[in-house]
Amino acid sequence: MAQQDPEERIELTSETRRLLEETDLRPLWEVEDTMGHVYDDLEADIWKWGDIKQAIDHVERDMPIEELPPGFQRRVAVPINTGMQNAISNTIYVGVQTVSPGETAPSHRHGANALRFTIDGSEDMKTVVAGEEFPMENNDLITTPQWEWHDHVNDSDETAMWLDVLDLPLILDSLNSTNVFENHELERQPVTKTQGYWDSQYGHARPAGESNDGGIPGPFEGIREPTPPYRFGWTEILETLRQRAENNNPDPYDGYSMAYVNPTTGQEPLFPTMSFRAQLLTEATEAHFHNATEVFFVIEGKGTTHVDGETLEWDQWDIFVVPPDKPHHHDPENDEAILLGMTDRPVFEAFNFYAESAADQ
Ligand code: 1HN
Repeated sequence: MAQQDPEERIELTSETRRLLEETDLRPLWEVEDTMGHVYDDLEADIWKWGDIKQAIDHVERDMPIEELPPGFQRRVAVPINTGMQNAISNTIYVGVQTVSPGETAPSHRHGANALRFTIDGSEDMKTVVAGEEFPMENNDLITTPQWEWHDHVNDSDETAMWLDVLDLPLILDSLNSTNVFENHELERQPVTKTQGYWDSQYGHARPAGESNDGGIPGPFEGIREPTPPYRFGWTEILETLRQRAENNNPDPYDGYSMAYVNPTTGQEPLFPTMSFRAQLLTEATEAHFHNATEVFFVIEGKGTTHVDGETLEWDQWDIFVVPPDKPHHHDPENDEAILLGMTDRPVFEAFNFYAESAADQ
């Protein structure tokens, strides 16, 4: 995104500023110009939904999307880890975005991979990706692969909110590269595909004689098959978790853990840089550690995660981070909890650097 002149810094009320500071949150439009640093000694930390919600409500009240500068037109509160200036980790970025009724977050595209996990949505809240409108219903996960146009259109009468996840710090900080970025000439990109198009092309029947990538355009080339724009509906994911739990033993470290696969290959990782799992926890897991970073979002339930002597107590919609090499295990409070687990493990695996080991509790 473009550099922002600090002289033209956008004013929030002092109460909103205080709330953001007290809760270790920053608005996205002030975050990006401080990227470019890698931090060691990352700490385990948690952001409670009550604090996030209060802060994003204030930011929503103060700041219509249309008043944000071009290139920063996303209203997002970004969890900032202690010692860092711009993200929760050195590789994975998360933020909570809101779009008010009638608002549009205008169309743009960039080099970073992104996805949305819907916290409060509806069928009239749409993220438009690569020409198709994807309804954002609660707990749906929708990909925005790199270099695809995307805008978010709220045609419902309630504020919509969701978790954004991007590999931005990996690109900007760890690789010290740039998030190649372009605004669309229109606020809303033309809808050129029928609803369900992208989903329909990656099932058990596929376009005959075409390459596997569905003709996804873009200037980026790599060794991995790109993931298409895709919506993973929650009903289906939940059913796979339930069936898994009915018929199998849990993984000792991750509980009943289902990966969101790249629909092109049917395998992890979803993105070359990040992998995602829905994890159903029905009992305490065993402790382990690994060199990958993990970020968690609590889909349902409550519990604790113990990280190297620290106790993180979580409830629905809290966000927490487990830094590299810290022994950790989860302990759901009641019969079950469901976490969205996010990891940069594919980056390590691409270079044969991934390592993990069991740990003492
Ligand atoms: C972005 O494009 C979105 O499209 C959200 O909703 C958050 C954070 C950094 C850079 C680009 C979006 C982002 C972002």
